[in-house]
Amino acid sequence: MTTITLVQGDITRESVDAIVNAANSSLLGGGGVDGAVHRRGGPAILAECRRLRASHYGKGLPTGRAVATTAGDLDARWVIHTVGPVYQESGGDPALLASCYRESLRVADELGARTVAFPAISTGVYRWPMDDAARIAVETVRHTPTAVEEVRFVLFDDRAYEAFSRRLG
Ligand code: AR6
Repeated sequence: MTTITLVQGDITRESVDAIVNAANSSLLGGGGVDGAVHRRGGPAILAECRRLRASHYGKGLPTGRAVATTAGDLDARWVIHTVGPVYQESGGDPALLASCYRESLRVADELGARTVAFPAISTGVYRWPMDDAARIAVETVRHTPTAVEEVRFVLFDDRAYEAFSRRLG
């Protein structure tokens, strides 16, 4: 059984086996969670992202996929980078957003991660409506078979925290 927990705060302060990054397909960093992960995690993460690009993802990591790197200076063993869908481009189809959570858990299982922290993927720059994103996130985690023991949603502000709380019941 996977326990789902909620905390409000900065995901880069969490102590877990794996921190999920809301990346973009370039894997070269950006704002929001991505910016914070690279800032606090240090240059080792970007160096590994560059190597992954060169070896596997020359055209970018596709939306809905996930890939792991070192966590650098973060208090975690791995960062799992996933690329959320842009709301407008996806037409609100939940499939790719659900895929981010599923694929991240699959990568976590491959790594042997038992505790995984997720941000509210796609709800910032990519503008997915928070309530809908919370529904997709919670339902997908509940229905994905995994050896991960704790999925911790780390929500940045009150609005996100409340949306996920309502969904978790
Ligand atoms: N800890 C936890 N949550 C955070 C943090 C943090 N440190 N910072 C922001 N959030 P976003 P996206 C929340 O924009 O929508 C980047 O430029 C934020 O309030 O980080 O998937 C990438 O490079 C929001 O609720 O990710 C991509 O280009 C949620 O995390 C693009 O943004 C996600 O916001 C990805 O956009």
